[in-house]
Amino acid sequence: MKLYDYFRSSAAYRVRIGLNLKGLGYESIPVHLVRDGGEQLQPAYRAINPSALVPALQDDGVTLTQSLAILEYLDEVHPLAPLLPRDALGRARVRALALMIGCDIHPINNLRVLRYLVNQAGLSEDAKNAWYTHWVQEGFAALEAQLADSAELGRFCHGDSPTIADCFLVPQVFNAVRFNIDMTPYPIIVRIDAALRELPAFAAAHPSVQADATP
Ligand SMILES: N[C@@H](CCC(=O)N[C@@H](CS)C(=O)NCC(=O)O)C(=O)O
Repeated sequence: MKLYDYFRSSAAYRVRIGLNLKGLGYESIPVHLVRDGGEQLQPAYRAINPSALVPALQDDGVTLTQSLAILEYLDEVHPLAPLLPRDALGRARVRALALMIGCDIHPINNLRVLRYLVNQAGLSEDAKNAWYTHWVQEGFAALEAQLADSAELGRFCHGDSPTIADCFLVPQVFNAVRFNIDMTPYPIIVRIDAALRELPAFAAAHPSVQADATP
């Protein structure tokens, strides 16, 4: 498998975690999101993913996009080390937690949105950072409440085995810390993130240890 990847991309980080949890080898093909105005915007990459976003995963000559769809595909094709619970209610809960991050926080704080706010909408750097912080705080407050409100909460988001929700959580916390967001209002998120990062599959997916990592 080939993963079109970028060390700091939280969406690619989700897929790296999933691949590692399943013990699946892959070739990482870096797509630098900043250099030369962004390699994701160049025709060569748009031919792979017309959305001009990473990740994309190629398996058996077919290209898959969207981290959630990729993780669910991996889980279906490689059922060992399941990333979703067996029961329908559990699966709905895990998907909801993942989507609270993947739909409600991440897309409005994505690189292209932040660039638009500064370059087209004329926001200052301070206003852009305030936007970023606001939507992370809104999203994490909701996530913290939703996690606290379930008997399914365990060592991780859902019980004591990592799920797709955990694949989404760790990269989003990484982003928040990178943007200096105070995490003290979210003790459950902080606890789960710390426990997950001790797992080898999560540690090996961390941006700092990727081949394309730069300071
Ligand atoms: N919903 C997509 C999001 C993918 C995405 O937004 N990727 C970001 C990196 S985390 C990206 O490629 N950004 C490039 C840009 O904004 O130009 C997924 O889950 O795969």
